[in-house]
Amino acid sequence: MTRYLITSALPYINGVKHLGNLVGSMLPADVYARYLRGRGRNVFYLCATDEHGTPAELAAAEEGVPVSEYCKRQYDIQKAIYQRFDLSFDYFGRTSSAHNHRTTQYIYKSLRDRGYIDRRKIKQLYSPSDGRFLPDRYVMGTCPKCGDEQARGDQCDACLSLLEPTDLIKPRSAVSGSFDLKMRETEHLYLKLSAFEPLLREWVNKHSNWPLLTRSVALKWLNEGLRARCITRDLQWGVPVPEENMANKVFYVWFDAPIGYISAAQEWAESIGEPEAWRSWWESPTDVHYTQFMAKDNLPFHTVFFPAMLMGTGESWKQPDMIKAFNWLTYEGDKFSTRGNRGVFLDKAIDLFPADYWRWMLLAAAPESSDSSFTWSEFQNKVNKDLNDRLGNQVFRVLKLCAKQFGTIVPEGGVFGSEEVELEAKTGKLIAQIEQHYEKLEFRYLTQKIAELWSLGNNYFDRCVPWKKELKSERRAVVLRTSINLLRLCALVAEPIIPESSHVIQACLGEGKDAVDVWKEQKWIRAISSGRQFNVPESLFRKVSDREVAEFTMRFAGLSK
Ligand code: B3M
Ligand code: ZN
Repeated sequence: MTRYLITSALPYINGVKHLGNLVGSMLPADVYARYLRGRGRNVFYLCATDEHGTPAELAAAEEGVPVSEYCKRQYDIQKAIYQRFDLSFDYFGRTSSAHNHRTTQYIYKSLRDRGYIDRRKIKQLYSPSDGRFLPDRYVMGTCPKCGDEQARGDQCDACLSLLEPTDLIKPRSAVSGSFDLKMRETEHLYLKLSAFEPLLREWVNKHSNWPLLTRSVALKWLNEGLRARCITRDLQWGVPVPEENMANKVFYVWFDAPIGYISAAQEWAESIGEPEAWRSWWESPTDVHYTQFMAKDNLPFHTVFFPAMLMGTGESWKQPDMIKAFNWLTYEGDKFSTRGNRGVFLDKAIDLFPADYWRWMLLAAAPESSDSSFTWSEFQNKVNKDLNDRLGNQVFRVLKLCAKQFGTIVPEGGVFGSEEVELEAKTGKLIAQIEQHYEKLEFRYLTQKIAELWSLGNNYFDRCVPWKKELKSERRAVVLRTSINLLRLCALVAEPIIPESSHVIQACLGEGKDAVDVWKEQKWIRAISSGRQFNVPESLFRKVSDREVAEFTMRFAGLSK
């Protein structure tokens, strides 16, 4: 049976992430992992903090603490937040781990020994006022491709081009802001990417099932022609370069970060006392299906750079079968900004509302086919209309009416009429569509179809008016029993997205703790038979008020407004 390896892009260590980061990688990966587990598949879902590189050094310097201390603290903070969002990682590692150091150096050495590494003397930007060489993000300037003035030395966020610091027009130091930059000679290591072009092209072409966004970024990169990429940096914090005369250099963060996927598995293996257990997932497995989740700016590294690194070792490391990428989620139509204090960051978000509210709303607004925007009014809309009206209220009114008429027990008597036959057909169809959207990782459609299923229950109930005294008791029993079954289905298919609420509903309905594969089971609206005990829950969700929308819109607008 196929095993499923899932990774979400590793969040940078520097600071608490925002809603866009969550919906762009970790949340959809978690939903997919939960969906597969629910169907009894063997899933291994990994993530880690991406701890090296200039952002961490810059942030630690700003706080005036050693980088290692800064990273440890931020790791603990991030890990705790992800737990509160119910992200079900099988392991959440760190790229600063000893495993990642070892594996990074191992992969580097095999690339070197196989002739894929160049040692080059280059002129690099040196800042006399900072007293140091300025690697990638330490330099900012104007993008030579699109003219954006906030381009960084490694990448332009506006047009997604990968850059070298010397490509920038009017470069300045990100530390001091100084424009007084000199060119000085130093030695660096380069990965000869062009050697892999034919293999990469073949690999990308083979994956015609990849989403358009993934394929187009991969092909854009390949078609522009691959040039050798510098894989070392003049930094202290990172994986040391195992070469003579390179004591002051570490590997480029994008060299060791993706290896973090592998080393997270190694850390996990050690944590369970089976240090070799990671190998069956990563070393030439034939039964593993590997899916990666990320934001679109990470695509070049996952469709070209990292696959090339693994190909270059000559060993058969597991490569992704599916790469799911997301566009940008903006905040009320504009960028999230840590410095501008604009947008909702995860620590604040989870203090305000339970995880399920965010999980549902964010997936419903996921930036899948284009950029999308988080707005408080849409948050209110999704929470009030979908979670409260369509789901929570339905659970409450069905169970309460049943309790009143028959006691807290699923009533017996009666048989399916035309309403139920029709309902069952519609349910089966919707469930099949929901399954397809899970399988194809189409998260917006997924939430739409689930919400439709919730409405189906409401409409059926309203049409059949089981509260009417004139109805025969047997008829009322059929409608209530069927409605209760539909509640179960509504909760089960939404479990990957709103796990906590789903579990509360399932517990009220007296469902067991074991995962249920509703698709295989095919019992649709007949799974719960008469005689089962249930509880009527306290309200499941609360509404978001207009006052809150107004207040939060103000509170999170940032400095610019
Ligand atoms: N640390 C996340 C980002 O670009 C970056 C991903 C690394 S995945 C190996 O936001
Ligand atoms: Zn640009």
